[in-house]
Amino acid sequence: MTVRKPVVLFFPSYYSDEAAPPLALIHLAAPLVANGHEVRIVDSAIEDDPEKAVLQALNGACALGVSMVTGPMITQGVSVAAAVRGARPDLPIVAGGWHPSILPEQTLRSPLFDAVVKGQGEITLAEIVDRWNVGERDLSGVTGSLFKRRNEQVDNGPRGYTDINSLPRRPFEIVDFERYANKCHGFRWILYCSSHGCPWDCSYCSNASVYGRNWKPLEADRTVDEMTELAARYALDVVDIIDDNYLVRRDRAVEIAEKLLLKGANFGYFIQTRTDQVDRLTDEELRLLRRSGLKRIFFGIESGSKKVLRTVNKRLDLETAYRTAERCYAAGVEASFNLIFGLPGEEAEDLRDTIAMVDSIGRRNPEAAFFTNIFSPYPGSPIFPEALRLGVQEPTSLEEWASFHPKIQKLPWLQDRAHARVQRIRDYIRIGYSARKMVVHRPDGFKDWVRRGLQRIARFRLRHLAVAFPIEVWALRAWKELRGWFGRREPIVIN
Ligand code: B12
Ligand code: SF4
Repeated sequence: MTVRKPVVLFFPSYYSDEAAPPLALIHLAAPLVANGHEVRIVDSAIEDDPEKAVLQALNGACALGVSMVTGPMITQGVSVAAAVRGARPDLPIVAGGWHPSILPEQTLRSPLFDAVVKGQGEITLAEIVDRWNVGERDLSGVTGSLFKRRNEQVDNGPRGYTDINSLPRRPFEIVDFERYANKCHGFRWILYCSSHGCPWDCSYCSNASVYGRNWKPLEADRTVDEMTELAARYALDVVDIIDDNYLVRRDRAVEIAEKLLLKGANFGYFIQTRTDQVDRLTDEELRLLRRSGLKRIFFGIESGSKKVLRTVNKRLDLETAYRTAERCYAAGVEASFNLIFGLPGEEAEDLRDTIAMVDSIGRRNPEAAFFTNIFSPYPGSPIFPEALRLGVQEPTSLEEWASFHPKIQKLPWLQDRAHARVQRIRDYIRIGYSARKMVVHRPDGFKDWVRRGLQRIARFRLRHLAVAFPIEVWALRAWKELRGWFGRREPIVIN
């Protein structure tokens, strides 16, 4: 009988205190666990010394897998893989996740990786591990993977989509949930995936490069069973459904809501979707979703400029967004809107349109929150070639991609004063429209009074586009820094 050795999966640091169990790795573990492997997950989000934790976990293991998204996660993905190479030169290492999927050949050029998995990893990784477990290093025929044979890369071709309904249950129990809850000061939440893909084709979005322009759901019954089972097991406050577009099939969302109610579910859930998808729901259906636990919807609205929305193929009209903001407020569902500044072609008047839209939504829905980003042209998105044409420098190695992040690199068309101005606008939107984190600090008493005062000032400034000399932003930063020195943290609550 074959001895099934342990497999170690590593999730590098993403520099955030909003830790949740690494969903991609839990998915990957499903077939491995079903085949009899022990899967040891090391997640930087909860480890003090991730490198040491990986090296320890590797005791007796037959493989290491590293997950990476384009940007800073690569830094630690690479450094830990290098440490493992040094300590265990015999151990095969595979890279997977969004970045390796989009740029597999370049990722595999790194001497640190023996193989790369493209796209969905469950079955491909299980087949790789079958070979590595018995000392076989040749991965010929494992579709969905590339590997090194001597110094050459061998591409086994695409695997195609695997229906998530056909995969074994996701073994959340292989991570220690309480360590995540502790890290989040007692807030109990998990990420959960109930569908893959999105049929739209916004030009800045890289989703189609991995999941295609389709939408593939998990059956409603299984979704309800899994969510209620997980919520009961971990006494969850929230299940954060990370699907790109949860409401593609309205009847399924309604069926899930009805079944959650029948099961007496008493946890909240968050979804991501488009405003036009909510617009198709009747008021009664929206209220039903709310009653079933739907607490918050994240919308990608991106810009208030019709021109910019057209340029990025958003296919969204602002009237629908306004209506949705109002209806969410009436139904008691929190609405969070994502904005992207610095999209190609955005001019001063487009910025003004975006701020006017924020103001308009804020008036219709006083609870609306906004998250802002500066555009980052991710590889795999339809807009990427255009961004290169406009002067964005494409990194040429896996390591260089680590700095490809809006916080680090600046767009050629948004430099110096223009960049600083957008940053100030973002600061005021954060203050004025409390861009809530997943895990929220909710001030009360005097602090809430101050918050509301600052909110008014920020909204006034935005309305008049008077963002020069941002004294409140400086004061808040200084205050935060001061608190940091004294090691003060506020308790975290979910609202
Ligand atoms: C949740 C999430 C996160 C969370 C994950 C937290 C956690 N505990 O799991 C965190 C906070 C880390 C995160 C951060 C960021 N994210 Co994010 N995130 C997502 C999101 C919404 C879901 C990811 C997920 O779990 N999906 C479900 C799992 C099952 O699917 P999966 O991730 O595709 O994993 C499968 C395969 O990729 C593969 N796989 C994954 N890892 C590995 C590893 C190995 C070894 C193998 C073999 C296979 C493999 O197999 C998995 C199972 O099939 C996706 C969008 C999406 N719909 O997927 C964006 C997404 C991955 N994020 C993205 C981005 C851009 C970011 C940020 C850069 C955002 C930012 N501006 O700061 C940061 C990067 C962090 C950093 N500082 O470096 C982009 C990635 C684009 C790209 N080219 O890489 C996505 C696609 C969103 C988007 N459309 O733009 N993110
Ligand atoms: S941005 Fe949202 S709506 Fe547009 S393609 Fe991506 S997931 Fe779909």
